[in-house]
Amino acid sequence: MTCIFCKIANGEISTELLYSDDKVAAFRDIRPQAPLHILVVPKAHVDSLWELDDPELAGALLHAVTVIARAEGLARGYRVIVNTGSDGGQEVPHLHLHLIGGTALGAMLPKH
Ligand code: DGP
Repeated sequence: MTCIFCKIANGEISTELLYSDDKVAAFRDIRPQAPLHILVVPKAHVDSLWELDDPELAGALLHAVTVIARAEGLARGYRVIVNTGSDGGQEVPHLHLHLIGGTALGAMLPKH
C-alpha cells in the first residue's frame, strides 16, 4: 500500500483522526487554507470522485462531514470541496473531501 491517505486512514501512519468509522476517516490538512481545514476520506482506496460508484460510501462521506462540522461548532457555515482530476486541481490521488471553515470564506472560483 503506497497511497499516503490509505496509510493515514488505516492507521499505518500515526495521525490524529478527528473522525473514524468503518468506512470513513478524517484528519487535518497539512497545508490548511482556513482556521479549520479537515480532509474526509474513504478508508478503502478510491482514486477520485470520478471513480466513486458506491452510493452508500458517498452518503457515509457526506454524513461524516455533517458530524464533524457539528462537533467543530461550524453552525455559521463552512465549505466542502472535492477537487477531482487534473482540471479539478486534485493533487493526491485518493478521494478526499475538504471541509473548510472557521472564518467567512471568500469567492472560490477563478474568474474567466
Ligand atoms: P487536493 O489538491 O484536493 O488533492 O488536496 C490535497 C490536500 O492534501 C492538500 O491540501 C494538502 C493535503 N496533504 C497532502 N499530503 C498530506 C499528508 O501527508 N498529510 C495531510 N494531513 N495532508 C496532506
